[in-house]
Amino acid sequence: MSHQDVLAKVGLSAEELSGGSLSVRSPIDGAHVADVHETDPGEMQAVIDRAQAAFKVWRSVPAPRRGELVRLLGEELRRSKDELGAVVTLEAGKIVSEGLGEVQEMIDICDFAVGLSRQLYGLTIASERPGHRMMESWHPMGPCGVITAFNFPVAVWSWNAALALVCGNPVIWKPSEKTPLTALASMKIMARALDRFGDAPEGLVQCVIGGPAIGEALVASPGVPILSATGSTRMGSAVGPKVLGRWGRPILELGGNNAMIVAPSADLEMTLRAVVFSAVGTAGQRCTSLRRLIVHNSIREELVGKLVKAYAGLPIGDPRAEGTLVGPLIDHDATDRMQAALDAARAEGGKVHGGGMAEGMDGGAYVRPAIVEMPSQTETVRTETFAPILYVMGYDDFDEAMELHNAVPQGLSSCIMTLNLREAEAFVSAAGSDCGIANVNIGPSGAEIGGAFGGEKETGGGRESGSDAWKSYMRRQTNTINFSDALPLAQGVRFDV
Ligand code: UN1
Repeated sequence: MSHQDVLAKVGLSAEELSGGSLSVRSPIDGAHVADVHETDPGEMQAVIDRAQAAFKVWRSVPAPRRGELVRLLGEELRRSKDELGAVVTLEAGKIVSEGLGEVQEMIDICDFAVGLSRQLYGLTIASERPGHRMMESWHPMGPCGVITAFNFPVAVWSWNAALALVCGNPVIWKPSEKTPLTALASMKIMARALDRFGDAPEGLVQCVIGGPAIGEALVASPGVPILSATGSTRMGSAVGPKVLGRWGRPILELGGNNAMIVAPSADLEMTLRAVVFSAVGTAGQRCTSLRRLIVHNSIREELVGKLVKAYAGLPIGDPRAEGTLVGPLIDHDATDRMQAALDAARAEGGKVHGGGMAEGMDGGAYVRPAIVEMPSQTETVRTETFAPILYVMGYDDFDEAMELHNAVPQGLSSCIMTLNLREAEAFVSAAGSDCGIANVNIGPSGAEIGGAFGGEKETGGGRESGSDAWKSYMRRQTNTINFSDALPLAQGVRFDV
């Protein structure tokens, strides 16, 4: 199917795909596929005003009814799964199965959020005063800005949007400039859900297209009390303080430098599969991609040997083709950054296996994933490069592995491969992994939506998706209700008037 056919299938019209100032290329073959219309930064105040007006209506719609909109979104996504997955493949370069997986992740969070719409529970709290009752209420916050990255161009929006909507908040989405088409396609699907829903306020879900000036308007406006941003640590360190500076609430999901400790008892065949999926899946362009392998010296040579062999046989190429496991990087700048990191690692004493350009479609940035044996955890290893590079380091005792593991600035995801119960428990204990996600006997990537997603340190501290991440999208109110005929004061204070 041609690129244009893929776009037509999700209902994007020739008008929407041409005449704009944002040129979109497919990483598959570098082909120019659209010129998308950008939002004028001067229009941003009107966008935010519309969201604020929608908020005044939506916050009073009962949460289970708000859940109905998200249920319909899930239903429409199910219907359009193949078509939207194909646009993810077209625009982000993901292999077909991962494009579909991304849409499935959207469906899953919709299901989760529908249930949640009847479970926005607060506590009741014992009051120290007679005839008093205390409780917590969770209330909508207001418009939620969502800035997303190219690598999960639609799933990350849906984690935020599904929760924000059931929590009573309008959504303003600014997708990556590299992936506006998946966003426009998702908005078509959203529009169908809104149509079926019937009486949602205008401006409840908006999408703005463009560069930094658009994002900046969301970041700066007190009319956007929640700002969820996914991307680089550099971006987050600009966005976070600005949102906090106007007393807004940032939800940040930034860089990761995810490691796997491979203990002597590890099931090596399972380890091999876990490493390959998490290090080269999505061409190493997940926040959760495996970047550091900390392997016990007694099995290091054997594991590296197996990995080098597995890497040599990886099917790299057209992500649409059956059997391909490694598609292209997003663009040629990404290839340059990968090359620069490999050069730096070499200069630091690294031994590089693989790397370099691969055969693929003309015009695409196809690379061979690299394994780099490092003498120590150098500056290059401590830096996140968004490409399929796996740095390998050895260790002799568990404490040393744990130290190495935590000695990076990022704290998103992590894992240990071990059959030793003590090591497994130590890894997930208070003194173990310092990451937001810590797994045993699976890789660091491919998290399910049911858990809270996010991480510590330079990863930004935000939590999205499952568990009680919804609380970040609501304001907590403590209520004390006096049903007595007296007015006793707390802490036994006497104030007789
Ligand atoms: C991201 O890379 O920003 O856990 C999100 C995973 C996916 C989400 C990744 N479920 O790898």
